[in-house]
Amino acid sequence: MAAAPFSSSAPSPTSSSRLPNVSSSSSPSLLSLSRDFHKTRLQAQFKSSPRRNFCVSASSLPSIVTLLDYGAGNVRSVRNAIRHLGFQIKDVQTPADILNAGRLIFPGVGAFAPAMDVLNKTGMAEALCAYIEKDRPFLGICLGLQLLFESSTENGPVTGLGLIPGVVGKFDASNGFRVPHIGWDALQIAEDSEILDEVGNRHVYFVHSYRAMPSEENKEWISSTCDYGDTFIASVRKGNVHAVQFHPEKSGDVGLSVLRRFLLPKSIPAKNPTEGRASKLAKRVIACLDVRANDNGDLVVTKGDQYDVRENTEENEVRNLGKPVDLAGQYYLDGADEVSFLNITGFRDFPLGDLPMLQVLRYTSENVFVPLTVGGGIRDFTDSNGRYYSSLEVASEYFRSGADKISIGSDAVYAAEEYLRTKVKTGKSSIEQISRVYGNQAVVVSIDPRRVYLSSPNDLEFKAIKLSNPGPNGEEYAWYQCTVSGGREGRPIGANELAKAVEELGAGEILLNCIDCDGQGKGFDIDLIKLISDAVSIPVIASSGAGAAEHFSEVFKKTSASAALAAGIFHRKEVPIGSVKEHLWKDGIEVRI
Ligand code: 1PR
Repeated sequence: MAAAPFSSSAPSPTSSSRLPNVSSSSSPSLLSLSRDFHKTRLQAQFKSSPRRNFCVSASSLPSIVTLLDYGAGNVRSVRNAIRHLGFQIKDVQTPADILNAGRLIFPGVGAFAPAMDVLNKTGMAEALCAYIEKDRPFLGICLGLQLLFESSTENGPVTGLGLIPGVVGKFDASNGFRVPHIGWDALQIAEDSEILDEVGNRHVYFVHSYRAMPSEENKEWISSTCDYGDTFIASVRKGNVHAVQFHPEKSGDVGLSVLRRFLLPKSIPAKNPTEGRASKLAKRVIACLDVRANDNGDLVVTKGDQYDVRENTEENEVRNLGKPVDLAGQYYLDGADEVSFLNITGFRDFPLGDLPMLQVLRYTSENVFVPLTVGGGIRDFTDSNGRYYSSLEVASEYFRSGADKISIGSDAVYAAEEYLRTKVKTGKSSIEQISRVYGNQAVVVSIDPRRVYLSSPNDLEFKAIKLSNPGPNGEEYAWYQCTVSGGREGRPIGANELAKAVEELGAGEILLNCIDCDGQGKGFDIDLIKLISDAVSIPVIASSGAGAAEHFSEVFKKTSASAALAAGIFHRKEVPIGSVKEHLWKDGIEVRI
């Protein structure tokens, strides 16, 4: 599940109100004044591109869909998907709005307990039950499915709406399956579910740690299941009431077809798709955009060689490989399973002062319906006026702007060092703060390690490994030293120690870079990726060094990485994403095609 800043400490667009968030996606924030100031320039920078015209043309449908958004995480994506399909949105402001809805979407986000708390306190729970019991058109998404059940063990037991028999429980990580369940998985469609007519054997995007299980008592509700360690309920349907555990708004064209069939049930003929070959969780191929302002102050996609992003020319300018929104849109069309933005100078700038980055997210999320991750500068910060911003506030602004996950680099290193030194979880680190409110599946830790070669592994407090290929002076061993500030400073902590510590602190995924391999095109650092993916039970994204489709096969065959990320080969158009996936598929590796 994602996102829930409706707990007391979290900033919310509706923090002045006890009612659920009924504001539009352009919620007012601390930054609205300066946003106006930048608007004209930003529009010129982002809106001019002809490549952004890749959305489905909105029909002239006058239809309105009612959205229940109680002020949490990335509901912007659901809004964008609904609008993309040509519908207008009416936000629920009172329980009566639920009862009067013609068609209601409930994208539940965040944790079970605080969501139920809001629904109960505002009278929405009662209205939802009445609406669903009358068989009115309803679509619950993710937590919006789980809340229909009797209870959840998430920070509980916590009582749910009780419309479907069953208890929502946590995935069991002990059987070797990584938790959270993040990625594109296959469904077993149990019966004609109407809205899943175009899904068939295609992958859809899941991100959650809790799930409902099929039973005798709830079998009449089940419209599809998914296998991940055990068989869990992927969707339910009874009459006009639907709910899905996966995220249609993040599942590309297939997900949009699910939403379209819910919104226009009668107008689309039933279809039994024969295409698609999904059978299990796919290995993800991620396109990464390292973003920073160039010397003219424009935000550009850049790419380094071992983290040096400046051209080897007299001018020494920042390498410019394109516009972030355009490239992200292109990679979505090319089949990227996820797009990551790393604001690579975020460690020295204040990201909430970096309005273009927020604007990049907003524009990208209008047309890109796969998960978006953003990193760079997520930490507590006090500005020059003495105003303190918690890392949670920084992350919240990113989530509100369209991010599904945030990625923490330098600050995660400091937090892990502190945790390993004191053995105490203070609850105050950025990882802990953000995962507590948004769930650990929304928190990625980006590790930037550099090899330190050794001739012998003895007497070292950090985990060293025997290398497959010896170092420059024949060294047979290395440890991987973590760095901060974009690789500028080495820290006294190894990648292995960091990965385990951040998992304990609440990270849900690791983005594993390697400074030695970055931009070299010689393949991923298999030794490093094996070391880390064996050390943790959360998903690991292999990064740095991809130069050919074969490198992706190699990393998936030799390690248990869940995803592989590349930048340079995609930006320079050397190997298209489609070719990478085709190659993986031919090599017997499950991918979303
Ligand atoms: O420390 O929380 O502010 O986060 C900063 C973020 O910016 C970190 O995630 C860090 O990895 C990233 N970063 C900082 N400086 C650089 C740089 O390049 N000078 N980029 C940088 C890191 C690494 C990859 C890259 C892969 C694939 N980029 O993500 O995209 O290595 O490249 P390739 O396929 O071309 O080999 P904070």
